[in-house]
Amino acid sequence: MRSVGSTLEDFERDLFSNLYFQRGTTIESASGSDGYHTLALTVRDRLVERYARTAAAHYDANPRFVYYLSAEYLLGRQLRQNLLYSDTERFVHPIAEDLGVTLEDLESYDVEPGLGNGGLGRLAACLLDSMATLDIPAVGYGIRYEFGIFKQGFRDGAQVERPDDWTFYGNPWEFSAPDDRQVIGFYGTTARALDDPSGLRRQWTPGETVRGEPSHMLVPGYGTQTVNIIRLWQARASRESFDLSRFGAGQYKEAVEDIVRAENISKVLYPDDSTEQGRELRLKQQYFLVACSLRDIIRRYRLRNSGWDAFPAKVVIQLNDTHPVMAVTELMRLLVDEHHLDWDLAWSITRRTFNYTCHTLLPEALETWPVSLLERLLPRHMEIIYAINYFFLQEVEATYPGDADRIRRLSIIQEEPEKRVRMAHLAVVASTAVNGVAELHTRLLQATTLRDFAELWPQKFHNVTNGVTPRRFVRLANPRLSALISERLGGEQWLTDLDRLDGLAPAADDPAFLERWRAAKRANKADLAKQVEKSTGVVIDPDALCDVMIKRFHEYKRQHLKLLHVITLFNRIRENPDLDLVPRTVLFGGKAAPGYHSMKLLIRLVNAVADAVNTDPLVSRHLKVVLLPDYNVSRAQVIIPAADLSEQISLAGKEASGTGNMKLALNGAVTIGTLDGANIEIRDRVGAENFFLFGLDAHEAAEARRDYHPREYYERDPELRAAVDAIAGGMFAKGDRGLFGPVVDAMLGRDEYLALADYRAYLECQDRIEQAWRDPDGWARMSVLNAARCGFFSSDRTVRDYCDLIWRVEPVRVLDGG
Ligand code: 26M
Repeated sequence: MRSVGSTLEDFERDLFSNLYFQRGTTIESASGSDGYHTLALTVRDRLVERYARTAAAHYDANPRFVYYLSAEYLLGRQLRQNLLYSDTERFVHPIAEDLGVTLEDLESYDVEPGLGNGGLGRLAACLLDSMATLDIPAVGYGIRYEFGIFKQGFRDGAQVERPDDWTFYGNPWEFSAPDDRQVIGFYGTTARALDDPSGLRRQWTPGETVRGEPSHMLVPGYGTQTVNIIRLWQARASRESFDLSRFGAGQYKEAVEDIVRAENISKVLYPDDSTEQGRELRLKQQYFLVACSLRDIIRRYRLRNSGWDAFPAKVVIQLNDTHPVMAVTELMRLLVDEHHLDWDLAWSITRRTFNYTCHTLLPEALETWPVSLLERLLPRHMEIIYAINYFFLQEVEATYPGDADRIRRLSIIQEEPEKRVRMAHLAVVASTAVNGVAELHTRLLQATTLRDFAELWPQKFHNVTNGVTPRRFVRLANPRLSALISERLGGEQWLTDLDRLDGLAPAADDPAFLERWRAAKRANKADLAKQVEKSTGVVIDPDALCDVMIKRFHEYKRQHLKLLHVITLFNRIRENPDLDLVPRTVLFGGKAAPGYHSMKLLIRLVNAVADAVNTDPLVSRHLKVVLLPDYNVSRAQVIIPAADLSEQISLAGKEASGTGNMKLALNGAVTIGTLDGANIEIRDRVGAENFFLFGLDAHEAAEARRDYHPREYYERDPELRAAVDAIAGGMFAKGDRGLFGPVVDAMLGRDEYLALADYRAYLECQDRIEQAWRDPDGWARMSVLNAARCGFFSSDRTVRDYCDLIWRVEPVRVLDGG
C-alpha cells in the first residue's frame, strides 16, 4: 500500500504535486478555487490511505456490518473536519502563510452538501461520525441529489427559494465508482412462476429500467484509523435510452425524453419536513435508493460469504424512518423471485435483518401510499405487501381471535377513504427492533401511534435517545471553548469520552474560570455579530443576551409563541421607554417548506417585526431581532457557540427529540423549554435549577386540547391581547390589516398547538431569565453546568446504545499504517 507520509514536508510536496497534476495549474496562475481544491485533495489523500486499510481490515475480519439507509444526510462542510481528523491542520498554517492566503479564505470555497431537510438528516450524519469513531463497520446509503435543500433568501421579508447547485464547481470529497452501478426497474407486469407450486414466487417484468451510479464520500473516525464510507446513488438513463433516429429526424426533445425522465429521479431533494407529500417521484426516489443499496449490500455480502443462512449474522439494516421501508419488499422479492428461496425462509431472513427508527408522532407525517400507485409503479412489491399482510393478520387473528377491529387497526393496508399502504406498519412488522428517539417519544409511541403493535410485540420496542457529535458541534464549531475545556480537563480525551465533561462541574464555582468561560462566549458572540451584520446589515451588541431559536419552521415548534414574546417586549418598551430591560438579541434561523403557506407567512411576519424593532430608536436600544437567512449546518456552527439562551418551546408531546437542544446545551446555552422530547432528559441531567421550564406537559396538553378556547386566553390577558392586536391591526404591515390576518385567525381560531395557553407561563419564565441574567456569575455557573452535565448527549453514546440493544455488532480495529 502506498504511504503518503506524515510530515510537513510530505504534505507540502503532495500539495504542489496535486496543484500541478490534478488541477493542471501552477502556483503563479492558481485561483483561490484551485487552492481550495488542491488542499482538499491533499487532505483527502491522507484519509484514502486509512480507508484502504479499513477496507482490508474489514475484508479480513468479515464482521457484521451496519447498513444505514436514509433518504437524507446533512454532512456539513468537509474541509475543517477532515483537517482535524487527519491531524494536518497544523501543516496548513505555515504553508498558507508563505503563499499569502488564509485557511478562512480557502474554506470559503468549501460547499456543504445539503442533502437533507433538518433533524433527521443531521442525525444520520452524527451517527455515521460516531460509528467510524467507535470502529463500527458501517456503510451509509443515500441519494446523490443534484440539487439539495433550497437556498433561502428574503424579498420584502418573504422567503424566496433558490436552487442549491452544490456540485457546480465540482466536489473534491467524492469518488465515483461506476463499476458498482446497478440497473433497477419500475412499472411493468407480473406473472406466475410456472415451476413454483406455492404460487408465492412470481416473475416481474419491469416496463422501464434506470441505472444507479454510486459515488462515495469518506467518513473518517476521530482519533482512530477507521474510515467508513457513505455511498450515494445518482440516477442515469440506461444506455439504450438515447433515441438516435428521433434526434436525426430533428425531434430533439423527444430524443432525450427517456434520459430526462430517468435522471429526474435523483434531481432534487423534497424540501418537506414532517409532512407526508404523496408524489410519485418521491416514491420512485425511495425505491431507487433501496433497490440500488440492497443489490450493493448483497454484492458485498457475497465477497466473503456464500448461501443465505449467514445473511442476518453479517448484515443489519437500519431504516431511518419509513422513507427506505420498500427495502423490505425488495429483499423479499430478491430472495423469493430471483434466488428461489422459500417464502418462510426469506421472511425469516428479512425480519432478522431490518430495524426501524421512528422520528415523529405527528399523524400527518406518517407516510402512506395509495395502493393504486404502488400497483402501477411497483406491481410485484404490492403483491408482496399483500402477502406479508395476509400472513401477519393470520398471526394477529391467532393471538386475538375474532377481534376484527384490532385487525383493521393493525393492518398494513388502510381501507378508508381509499386503499393505502401504511409504511410504518410495514416497517414494524418486518423489523426485529423498533426505536423511538427520546424517552418520552418512545413512551408515547407505545401508548398512542403504535399502541396495538406495542401490545402485540412489547419486546420489539426500544428507546435510543438521540445524540450529537462533539467533534463537529463543540471542537470544530467552538475552538475557544474547546481549548478552555481541554486545558481544564488536562487533555482532549473528552472528545471521544464526553462523560468526562463532568470534570468541569467544580469549575462552575471558580470565579477565574467563569471569567474565561464568559470571555470565550463573548468572543463567539462578536464573531456572530460580524456575520449577522454582513448578511443582514443589522448591528447587534455582543454583550446583549443572545436568545436563539434555530430549527425548521413548523407550527408545532411554535416560532409564533416566541414572536408573541418579542412583540410583548416591543409593546412594553414603547409604553415605558425607561424600563430597565435586559439587552437582548433574538435570533431566528430556519426554512419553511415551499408549500407550507402558513409558515412562509410567519417568516414574513418575523422579518416585519424584526424591521419594526430594529428601526425603532427607543426599542432597538434594548432589543434586536434577526432572522438569519439560509440556516444550514455551516451557519449552525457559527450561531450555536454564541448562544446564551436556547429556545425549545414546542408543544409538549410533539417534538420527537430535538437535537439542536443538545448542541446548544453542550456549548453552554441555558434552555428555556417545555417538557418535550429530549428536553426532559436534558433537564434531568443539568438539574431543574439550571433549566427554565414552562408550560403544559404532554398529558396536560392532550387533555387541554379536548375542549380548548384560545379566545378566552386572548380576552383575559391584556398583554397577550395587545400583542395579537398589534399583528391584527397592521402594525407590522404598514397598516394593512389583511396581510397577517391568517396568522391571527390561526391563533384565535383553532390554535392547534396551544400557543395562547402557554403564553403567560412563557412570559413569566422569560422574566425569570432576565433576573438570572443580571447575575453574571450565576448565569455563567448555569452555563458551565449545562455543558458539564450533557456528556450523555454525545452520539457516541447513542451508537453504543444501538450496538447493545439492536445491532449487536463489534468494533474492528484498524492498525496504524506507520
Ligand atoms: C416525507 C415525505 C415527503 C417528503 C419529505 C418527508 C419528510 C422528510 C423529513 C418527512 C419528515 C422528515 O423529517 C422528520 C424529522 O426531521 N424528524 C426529526 O427527527 C429528529 C431526529 O430524530 C428529531 O430530533 C426531531 O424531533 C424530529 O422532528
